[in-house]
Amino acid sequence: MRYTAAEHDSFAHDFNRDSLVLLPNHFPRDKLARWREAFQPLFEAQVEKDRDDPNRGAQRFYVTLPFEGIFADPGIYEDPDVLAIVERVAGPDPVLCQLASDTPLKGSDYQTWHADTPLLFPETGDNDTPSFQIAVNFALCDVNDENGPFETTLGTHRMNKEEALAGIASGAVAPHRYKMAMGDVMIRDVRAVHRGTPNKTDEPRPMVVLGYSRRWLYRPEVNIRVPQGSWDHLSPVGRKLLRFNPVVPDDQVLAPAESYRVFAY
Ligand SMILES: O=C(O)CCC(=O)C(=O)O
Repeated sequence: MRYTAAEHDSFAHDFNRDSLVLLPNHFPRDKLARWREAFQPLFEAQVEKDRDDPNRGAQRFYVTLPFEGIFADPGIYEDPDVLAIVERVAGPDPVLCQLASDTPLKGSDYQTWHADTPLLFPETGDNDTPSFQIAVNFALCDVNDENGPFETTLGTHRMNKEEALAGIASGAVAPHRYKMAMGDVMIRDVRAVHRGTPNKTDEPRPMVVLGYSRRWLYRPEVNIRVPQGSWDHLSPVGRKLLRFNPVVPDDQVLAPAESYRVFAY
């Protein structure tokens, strides 16, 4: 644990105000370089499959990472600082429901401004509740102005989306771009209105996303297929985090088909 309880409180305070916090230089770069190597063949296979119908906009690909080998790393998904902040903002006993990546390539464009979840209670039109779905993002390269920095807006996680969009259009709500070094971790409320920006370089810009839900929330559009062999060796913390996910035979860790195609709300 790198931070004290008082520092976790302070992160949680800033998160609740802004919709996100950044933990600089949090995960080891050499570990993420190894993730990058393991990611490359999976990415190439997904691009091959989705070339004519990219799943996140032009030249932008969403790849589910298998919960095995290097990607099934409790040093990442059980990180005690991340969990301490997630628990402060989304309540105790969160559920880990997503292990995936977003990668724009050259030729990608600005996405439309969006949130990653519908309203909790759509009939109210109101977003003013505490957080219930958290994304933890870290890149498998350094992210700069050229290779598709994540762009988001502060405070819009508690706003009605039309109000947020009107604010962006009028200039009352300012977009913020996040250049992230490999190793930096962003913890964000997926309700905040955000978008991907173009990657103008020849190198992919992979951004990992771990999804954590409030303890009672089930998101049917994502899951983590946990191989039985891994499940048997999970720590008590890991078992608790992964409790709503399917445990599958070891040779069926890859889902037969990707189902998370509707992503922007
Ligand atoms: O990759 C990014 O920078 C943002 C991607 C995103 O927001 C999405 O695909 O929902």
